[in-house]
Amino acid sequence: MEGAKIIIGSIEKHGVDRVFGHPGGAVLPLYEALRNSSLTHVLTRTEQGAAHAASGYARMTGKPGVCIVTSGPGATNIITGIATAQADSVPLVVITGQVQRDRIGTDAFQEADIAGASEPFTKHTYLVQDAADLPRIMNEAFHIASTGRPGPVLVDIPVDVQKEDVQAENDPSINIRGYKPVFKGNRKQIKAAIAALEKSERPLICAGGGILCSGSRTPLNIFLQKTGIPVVHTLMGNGAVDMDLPNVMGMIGSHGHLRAKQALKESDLLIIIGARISDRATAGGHIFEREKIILHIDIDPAEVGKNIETHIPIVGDAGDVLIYMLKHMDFTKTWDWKPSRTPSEAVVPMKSSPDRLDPAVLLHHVSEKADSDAIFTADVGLNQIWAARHITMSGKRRFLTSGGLGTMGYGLPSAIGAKMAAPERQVFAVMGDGGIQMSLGELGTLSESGEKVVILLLNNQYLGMVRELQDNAYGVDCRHGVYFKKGPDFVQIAEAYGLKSAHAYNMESFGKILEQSLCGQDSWLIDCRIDPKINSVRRF
Ligand SMILES: Cc1ncc(C[n+]2csc(CCOP(=O)(O)OP(=O)(O)O)c2C)c(N)n1
Repeated sequence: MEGAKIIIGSIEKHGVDRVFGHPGGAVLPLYEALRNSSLTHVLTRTEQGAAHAASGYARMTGKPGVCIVTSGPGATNIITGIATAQADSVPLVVITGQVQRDRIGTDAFQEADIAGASEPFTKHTYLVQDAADLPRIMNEAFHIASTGRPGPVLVDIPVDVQKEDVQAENDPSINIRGYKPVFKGNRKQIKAAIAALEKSERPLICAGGGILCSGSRTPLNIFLQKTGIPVVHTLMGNGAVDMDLPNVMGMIGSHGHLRAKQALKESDLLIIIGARISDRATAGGHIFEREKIILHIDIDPAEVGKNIETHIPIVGDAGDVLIYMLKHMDFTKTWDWKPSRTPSEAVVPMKSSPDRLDPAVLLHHVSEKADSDAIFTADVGLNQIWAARHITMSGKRRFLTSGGLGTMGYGLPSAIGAKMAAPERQVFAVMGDGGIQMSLGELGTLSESGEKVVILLLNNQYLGMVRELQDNAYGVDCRHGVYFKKGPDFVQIAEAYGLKSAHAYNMESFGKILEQSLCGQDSWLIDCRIDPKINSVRRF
């Protein structure tokens, strides 16, 4: 069978129904095989967009997102998307075309050592030298991407390998030396964790993005209900906890909630589940270092105890560990303690200026109007922080953002991928005017797809987050390189791409446009004119 057909057949066999890509000469055989397959191809406008869209798709389906791009510049363009997925543990299988084998290393036209270049940003990379290896390599790529801690795997395939006709074993079994991820948490360690928890007076749970990628939101929320243990979450763990529960304390870390930080300070035992506790999570005080017993549950042994000292490490799947704890704990004791000082932190200011929108007020309004299982993506910057703080993650809502790498331009394409994975759910993309300009072409992908996404463009004419950092570091007179003196008319741009669009200057007009946008099947871009002075976190 031809190499290209083996590759496409493998993608079909793994239950993925679409690939996101941008072709070129080095993937012509693959695209010919794709044309004759059951797979849908989504032509994104950039390679980075393909990776982000595949990421949104993967986060909503739990299956690896697949992208196909050409060699050289196509491949180097996708590196940021790969690194973004790696930082947030998103499973991707990225297929890159490569120049033919006898030209590798000759600086051939559109040659780039993508396996080498992407190696630090992937879980694994392959350069395929023989088409007969393709069935095994493709099986391994899907396996590695989706097991253990999920992540991106890159498969670089020379164009002549794609054309090669081989007799290859159809579905070889997987046996990768040195790669045996642990799923089941060590029972002795879990029992030790239960014993420590039962002794503690003020335990606290910290939920990370691992809860969402392992699909263990349900056992976590049952556990929280049964025990009453207060819970905080990281930025990536936003949506892991049902905000309707009384024991939810909010988000920790930079831009987190004061109540969450206070709970962290006062707890005597901390159970971290599916979070790597990065510097973003520990920012805003040395609260992790205060005396307390720390339990860390994570599928990746390298993360357990990496950033903070851990007393009871448990390597395993969050769901497996939580279900075991649910079965073996004595629920006669509950722990519904509250932090002694709960700093007042009004979320919505009472007044907002008449001709400019306040993002907090706006996002609260969206929260009230959105379905209980709506998907929100956020880009990076102030818009991301506002979205994380002001959109209520009740019900089965999901929040997708680039938390680890903080990649601007993620919000729009990931929303497109998420919508394709869950067409029955409402999808909102919260974007800044800087970030949307990094992914404008994806408005075309959205328009062409016929899928509906409502883009909430929080337009403050600034690279707002950097403006805030400059203000804090050097003073407001020292702003530099952060103002869009000549911002485009995004409404005209969206309309040119065939989308519905309108400007909103105040809550009255916003409310009306939002209502309109929620009816019917059309995608919308709402250009919300935000007060440019508003910072990430405001205490009232
Ligand atoms: C690809 C990329 N380049 C640069 C940055 C640095 N950066 C972080 S936030 C930010 C400003 C974002 O501005 P905008 O999209 O307008 O959103 P706002 O902060 O105003 O909501 C920048 C430039 C980044 N995170 N990603």
